[in-house]
Amino acid sequence: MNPQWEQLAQTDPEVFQAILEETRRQHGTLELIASENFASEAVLAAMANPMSNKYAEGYPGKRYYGGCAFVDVAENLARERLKQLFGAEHANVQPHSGTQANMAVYYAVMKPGDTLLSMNLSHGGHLSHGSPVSFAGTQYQVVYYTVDRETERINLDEVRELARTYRPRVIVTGYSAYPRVIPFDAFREIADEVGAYLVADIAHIAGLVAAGVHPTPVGIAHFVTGTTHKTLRGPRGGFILTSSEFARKVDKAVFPGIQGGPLMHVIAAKAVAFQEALQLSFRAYAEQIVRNARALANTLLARGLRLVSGGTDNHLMLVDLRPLGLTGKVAEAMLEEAGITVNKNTIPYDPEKPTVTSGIRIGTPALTTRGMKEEEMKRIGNWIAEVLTHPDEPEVRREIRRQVQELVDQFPLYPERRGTMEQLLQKTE
Ligand code: DSN
Repeated sequence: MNPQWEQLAQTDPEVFQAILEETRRQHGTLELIASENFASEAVLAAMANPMSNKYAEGYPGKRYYGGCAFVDVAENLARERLKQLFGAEHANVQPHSGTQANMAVYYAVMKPGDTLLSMNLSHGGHLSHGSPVSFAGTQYQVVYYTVDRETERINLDEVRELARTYRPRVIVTGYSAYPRVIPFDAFREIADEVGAYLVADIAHIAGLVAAGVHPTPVGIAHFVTGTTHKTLRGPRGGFILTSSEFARKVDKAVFPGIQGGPLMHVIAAKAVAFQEALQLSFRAYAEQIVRNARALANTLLARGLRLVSGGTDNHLMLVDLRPLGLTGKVAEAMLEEAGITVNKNTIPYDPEKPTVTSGIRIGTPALTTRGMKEEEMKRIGNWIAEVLTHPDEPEVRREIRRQVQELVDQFPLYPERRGTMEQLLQKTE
């Protein structure tokens, strides 16, 4: 029996119960949120440890606190493995999230009032790329590029034209809801022409890039930012990659620039995840994510659904619900009733508000971690289409919920953890 769980069950049964219910929910539903994944037991174990107690402001060998010898080991391992994974000259593993990673890079090279050129949020960008409701939108002059109305792919002519007109200090590429390959080279050409820094935010596709399944921006963009918990399948957190030239600037921007003490327990878990991603099996995993996305997209298309840009090259797709007369908000709720978790998402030129939206975003990283393949994706695609084309028939959702349960039980998630926790719960009842 795990002593940590035993103590938690006794000390705080309410929190213990909530963790158990969340673990059961993750096992019992089909997780298709494109930004989520299931970290390994090794990664989860590395996060729950006394390194959480340690203050370690600064960097390995140059800390502002004593007693950092062992957290230095963890951070050095994380940095070296991350550099190896992406072939980068310098890595910073301290950002608490992807937004913090972006904030640090902007802080390193921009002054308030400087111009930032990025993708419109509703076309696939991210809040931290300059949304008016984010720090980036209030600190910087933001100019947005879009996707082409017809092809729904990045409009490079527009990016070039806007760059020439506004002479931005920073151009951001890399997205949260863009299903196609990103042409990093073309962005760098534009950045060079106008003397801008190029930031590639690979939060979503980091695992695909690490595995060589998507072209890399490392060595092309001046700064690469990302998260560790999406396709990279690690603990929740961020990172920055850059060349030796900008190493000091980036490190100073993260600490003391925008963060205080690093989360050393999370950095230990990042090191574990990077080691996992360096294995050959991770490449096979990333390839399967993309094959699964293609199988799911083809099933949805065959059922007559409209996908933004007509399909996917990566781990995600966007369904345009307007032809079905549904909103993203309604579709998300209906699918949840059927045991299928997705998120409502704006689509390019969306007439609806971000709290309603005309689309849903669907991604395959989490179900691929559970071992599901093309055959399961076809079943799931048909279930999604059934739910969306029978919105007034709750019995369709009930029947699919039953079939979802049968499917997930064939691909158990965290079985030992759940078993242990259930036994402990019985003891405390
Ligand atoms: N919230 C993340 C996503 O779902 O894409 C991005 O930060």
